[in-house]
Amino acid sequence: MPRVPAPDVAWSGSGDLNTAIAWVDAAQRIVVLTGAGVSAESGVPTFRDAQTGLWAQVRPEDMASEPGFRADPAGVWAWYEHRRALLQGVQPNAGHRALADFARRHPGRLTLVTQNVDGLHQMAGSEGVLCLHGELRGNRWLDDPRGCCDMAHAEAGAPPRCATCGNLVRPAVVWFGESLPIDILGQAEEAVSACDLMLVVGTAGAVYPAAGLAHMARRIGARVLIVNPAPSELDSTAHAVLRGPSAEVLPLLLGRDRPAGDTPPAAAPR
Ligand code: BV8
Repeated sequence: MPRVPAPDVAWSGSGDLNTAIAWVDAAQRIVVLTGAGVSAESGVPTFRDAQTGLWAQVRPEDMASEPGFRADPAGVWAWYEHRRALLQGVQPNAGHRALADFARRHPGRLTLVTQNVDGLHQMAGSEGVLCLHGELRGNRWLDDPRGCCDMAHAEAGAPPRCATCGNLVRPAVVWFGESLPIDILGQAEEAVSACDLMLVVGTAGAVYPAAGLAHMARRIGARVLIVNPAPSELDSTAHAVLRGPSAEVLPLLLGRDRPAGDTPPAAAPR
């Protein structure tokens, strides 16, 4: 007797949506890794989807790297200001809310790790989000700030700079070729090493070391379940894939609690 109306999501791997729900019920510790796709239904463009992908318009090396910024500070700054403007008025979707609600109902059972810099998980109420790639709305100095770097003025369309030494302000995101925040990455790896289920939601799985967390989960014996309407580079690492949009699938996957008194099935094999 299906517990939830199975949406028209294709299931590749053993079982079906109800099997995935049983995996969630059985998991004691869940790590969720999200990418740009989880924000797609909020209207935030993804990076690699051909039609709307941000990278379709620019080369990552040019726009999301320190050399690219040093070569064209105004051009890169304008691209980030454009992305910040796109976030005005954007709200979390049902997928973001399902993750936040589940964590609230099951304290300590779910660790949320995101590649996203849009802040929508936090806006949906998720706490302790491990932001691997920083936050789009934040800024920091390009070079280590000196005593003079306490004020910045900007010409229109250009990044603010220190009026004394010319140090530039840059977005507080992790660019290609830059190391991820070691403490955040360490917390994510620690959570993965102890999890028995990893949900990989809305990511092409092309960017490392973030994508490596899914391989790590598989290696340590956790179940790996992908939620994505299209194939990703991590599909071969997954035990199963739910082919569907996360704003539809996550509420079904996470929105229900075990009926009262229902003893959870045995934890996932490690
Ligand atoms: C580093 C912040 C050490 C900036 C970003 C190992 C192997 C190969 C390469 C490397 C490696 N280790 C390091 C590298 C190099 C590089 C890398 O990974 N290159 C790749 C491209 C080959 N990595 C790095 O440089 C990292 N640093 O490792 O430091 C070091 C130091 C020096 C030299 C070398 C190494 C830093 C990477 C961080 C880069 N910063 N973002 C900004 O945002 O402007 S990455 C950027 O891509 C975003 O954070 C984004 O989240 C991320 C990943 O993309 P996705 O989230 O997957 O988004 P995408 O559009 O690609 O896919 C969307 C998916 O959603 C699709 O699958 C689609 O089907 C799906 N979808 C669509 N709609 C929905 C949906 N899913 C669900 N529901 C829907 N409705």
